Amino acid sequence: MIPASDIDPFCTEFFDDPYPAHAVLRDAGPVVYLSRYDIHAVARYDDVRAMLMDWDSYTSARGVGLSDFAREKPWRLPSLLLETDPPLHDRTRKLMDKVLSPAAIRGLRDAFATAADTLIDTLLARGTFDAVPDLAEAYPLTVFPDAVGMPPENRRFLLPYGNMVFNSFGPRNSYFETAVADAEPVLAWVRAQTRRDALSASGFGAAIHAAADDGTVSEAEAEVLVRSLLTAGVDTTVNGLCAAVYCLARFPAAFQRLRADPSLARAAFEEAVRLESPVQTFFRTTTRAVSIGGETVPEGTKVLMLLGAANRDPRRWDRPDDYDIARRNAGHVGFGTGIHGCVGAVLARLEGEVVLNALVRKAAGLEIAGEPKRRYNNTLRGMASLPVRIVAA
Ligand code: OVV
Repeated sequence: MIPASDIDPFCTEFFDDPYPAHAVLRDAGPVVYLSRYDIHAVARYDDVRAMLMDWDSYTSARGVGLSDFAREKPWRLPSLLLETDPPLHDRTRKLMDKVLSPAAIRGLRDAFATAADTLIDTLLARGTFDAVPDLAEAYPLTVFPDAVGMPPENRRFLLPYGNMVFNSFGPRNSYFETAVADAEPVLAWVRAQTRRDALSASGFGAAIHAAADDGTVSEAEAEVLVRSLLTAGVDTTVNGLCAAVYCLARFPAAFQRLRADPSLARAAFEEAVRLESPVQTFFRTTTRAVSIGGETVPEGTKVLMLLGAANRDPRRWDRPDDYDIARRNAGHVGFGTGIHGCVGAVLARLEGEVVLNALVRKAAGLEIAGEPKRRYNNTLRGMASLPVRIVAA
């Protein structure tokens, strides 16, 4: 018997405090039927991980949101990475792996570190600032479009665009509708930014388009792959950086430990991704009858993977709700895993590392200086505002 629940994982009360509901869903069983949306959900670490690894039983090609592309027309042109299965997925992924390879990212390190130092210096001079717009948004909005090869104008447009796409993986609720209305004015701009002639000759964008010359992808496919970067590359790291600042502000002992040893910056960012899980959920669709913890789920079923619940599953983690920058957190699913595991994780980790490293080298402490305000999104967990104070070391 698969237990049923009327929990709504896409409503304000859930977003305000998802953790009690996560526990209910994990404890109910390996798989739970969510009556409100007629879907199934998986919240335990082992089961989420097993789903992520089994792309053959759990397709992404029917969409990784609530909408089933086999039954509803996709609301946007599907991603050639995210919303595909092998063999198409492997062709596009191989290209993106090359474009975002560790060697390519290594070449960005010095520029990213310098940008982080400059930003933290500016914030130290102010003392009190809003960590969302002034740090978590400001940093990726500079370094990422630079790395892609975008012109300097209008980069902020990437925020409403990403907010819309990440909302689109959930139900057609008011969060989605508002985000679509907010992004409508920037859609044509985003589309134009994916074209070869809009992008500088160096950068990830040019590297993707170069693959059109040797026939790896068509010119049209190259544009859709650049779109993936523009969609998934900003809001995710914004919320990752926001998570890290929020963790370090709430766990001052962790801040001081990091200050004593800034080489832990990378681990501190990783632990924030585990604990806050900026990307909370994705769906898969079953391609056959599957067994989840001994329960049978039929073919053609949408299954919600609660990555954030898996990352705090007490079956897997000691003191799961603690921000412990020394914990062995490899294996968390904040970046997913398997063939669809985050292709930009190397870049996200570099951004997180250099920002936290600059912060703890230059600041003696970090504290919350006002009421944090949550930002609601059907997929992303983050904030609209996080007032903080820092003082120079
Ligand atoms: C991981 C992710 C999120 C949103 C969009 C895409 C990927 C894409 O490939 O378009």
